[in-house]
Amino acid sequence: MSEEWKGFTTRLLHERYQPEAATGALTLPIFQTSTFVFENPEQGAARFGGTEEGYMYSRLGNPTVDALAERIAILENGEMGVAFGSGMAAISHVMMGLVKKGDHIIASDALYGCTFAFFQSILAERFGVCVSFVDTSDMQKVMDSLRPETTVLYLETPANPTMKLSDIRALAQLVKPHNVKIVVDNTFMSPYLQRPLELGADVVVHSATKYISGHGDVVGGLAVGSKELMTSIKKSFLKDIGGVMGPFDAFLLLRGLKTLTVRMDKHCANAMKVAEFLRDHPAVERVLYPGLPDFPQYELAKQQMNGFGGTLSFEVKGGVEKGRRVMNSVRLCQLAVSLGDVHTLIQHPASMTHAVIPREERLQVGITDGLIRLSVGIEDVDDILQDLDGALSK
Ligand code: LCS
Repeated sequence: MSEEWKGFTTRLLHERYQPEAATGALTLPIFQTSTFVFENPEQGAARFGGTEEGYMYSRLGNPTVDALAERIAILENGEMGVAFGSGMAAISHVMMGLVKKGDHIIASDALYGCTFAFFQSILAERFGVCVSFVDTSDMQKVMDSLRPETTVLYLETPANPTMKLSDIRALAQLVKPHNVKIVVDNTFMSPYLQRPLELGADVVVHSATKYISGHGDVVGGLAVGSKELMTSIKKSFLKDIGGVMGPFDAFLLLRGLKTLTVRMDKHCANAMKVAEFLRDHPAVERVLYPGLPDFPQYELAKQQMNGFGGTLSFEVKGGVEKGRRVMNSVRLCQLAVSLGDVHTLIQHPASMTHAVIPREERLQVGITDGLIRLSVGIEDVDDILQDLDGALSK
């Protein structure tokens, strides 16, 4: 298919998309194989030696997995994509590809709990990389944290679960002259709503488990960046550490991706209505959603994102006890971690997704004990509102 089409959804479906050559199958088959047969020993040697293109072994590359990696690169407008067995595998392989002992990383202070734990307990405590957790919404604080040995600025925007934003374009302009690479976790937005590489980032990572899958049936990760960097991550770190994605998971993600834009539009519309409903509800203390005009970074959200996303957090009056009662009382919303599913999911960051972060540090970044996170699904919104209203009024 030619590349004349400009619309995001059309490109998502058609750009560089061909029916499968051997059979004409419209949908790419699942190449559920661990290994690939060579015609002769010379061919095997040439492939391992890098003088002939072609598959060898599915840890080194697989056609279904590569098709997904190519699609995410198209959508993020980057040179090359790589798929991993989980979002954490994407983050850890990319970071290992970018830093070495003695380097310094600046990371957003509000991060998904396991990303925080990887930086703190593995990179910093075991591998001699220094990590500063900084409020990356504050340019001055980032500037003050820069050191000669800083190699990576790692941003999660919006941050899980506080929804705090970092200004990718402004931060890129700030740190680029210092030779610092910017990695952005784009999980909450998907490439439909935010494209960090276009704003100056070097690498974008995803937990594909979330909006890219959309159906709550697969764990996976993706990363996109320059051909040089991603080739080195695929051919060295992924090859030798091995956090690969399986072909069936890639197939599920390719399938989920096809409906990304229609799902995201519904997620965003529903989340906006839920955010307004919660803001106006007498039992609710505060709502964190970038689409509300009183959200502190509302203007940045409008500039940097093409929509406000499907996830929000809120705090009920009466603290943890009342919050627990709400989570016990919902009937439509499912009490589960993860996000980006077609079903509405509700969870408690302080005791679940972010429990690994010490309480003092959690409180400092606004992950209070009473905070509840809601991943708004694509159900009929009046039913979600009715469920929340019933639970809040108990
Ligand atoms: N990045 C973000 C922003 C995430 O929210 C998650 C998982 C990951 C990376 C890791 O991805 P995974 O390895 O799970 O594919 N977030 C989760 C959450 O909020 N609830 O359960 C998992």
